[in-house]
Amino acid sequence: MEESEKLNRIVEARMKLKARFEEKIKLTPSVADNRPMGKGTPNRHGMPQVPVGQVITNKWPVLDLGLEPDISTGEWKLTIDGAVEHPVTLYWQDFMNLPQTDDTSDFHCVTTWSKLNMNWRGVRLLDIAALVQPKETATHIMCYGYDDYSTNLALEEALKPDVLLVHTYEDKPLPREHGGPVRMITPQLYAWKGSKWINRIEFLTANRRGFWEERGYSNTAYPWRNDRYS
Ligand SMILES: Nc1nc2c(c(=O)[nH]1)N[C@H]1C(S)=C(S)[C@@H](COP(=O)(O)O)O[C@H]1N2
Ligand SMILES: [Mo]
Repeated sequence: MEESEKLNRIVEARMKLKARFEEKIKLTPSVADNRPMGKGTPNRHGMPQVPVGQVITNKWPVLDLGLEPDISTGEWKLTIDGAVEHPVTLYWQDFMNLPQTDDTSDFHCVTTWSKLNMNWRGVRLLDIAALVQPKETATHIMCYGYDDYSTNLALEEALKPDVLLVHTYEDKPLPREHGGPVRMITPQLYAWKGSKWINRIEFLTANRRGFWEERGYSNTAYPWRNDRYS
């Protein structure tokens, strides 16, 4: 199958799920109410095990746009630019020399699965921000992957301490199919906000929609508010 054909099918399936959810949310407005979000680690204090509409999985499904870039640590680089004082391109060793953080957090995919208690090691986006120094006008970031994926998030969400650029999962290098060598994770938001095979973070002075957001996914994406589409 051609790449574009594959991508069309993936997008089509996601749009069908979106339509089904929108119907359901209309019928049960209470689940779309503002409710407190989880915080801390694991990100579900005082909350049910998983947000509304989610089912726990022990497996770790793979979701992508139909291609899985094969990037060695030697080839990998991460450019951080846009509304920052000190734009930089980090290579593997630069990245590994930054402060490293271990964390356990949950992973909620908008396609209704959640995986709990995942053990990660990586670099906080907060530590990257300290390096590049966002300008006062920066409000959002856009993250890009080697597969031309993109996703936007608010700076205040991106700077939460559990938002990591991870290279290690359960003490092993992050597998290629899950976005290795480096991907972002966003435990307080649906997982599409975390770009796999990440290669660029652009600081923005105004919000802009990424790949799925342009197709109707939420700009904010709070799982504890059933905030899937907008
Ligand atoms: N670069 C890139 N990042 C991506 C995606 C993608 O297709 N490309 N899919 C997103 C979606 S919808 C989810 S749920 C998670 C899936 O991560 P996983 O395949 O490791 O489970 O990655 C997110 N990040
Ligand atoms: Mo997803």
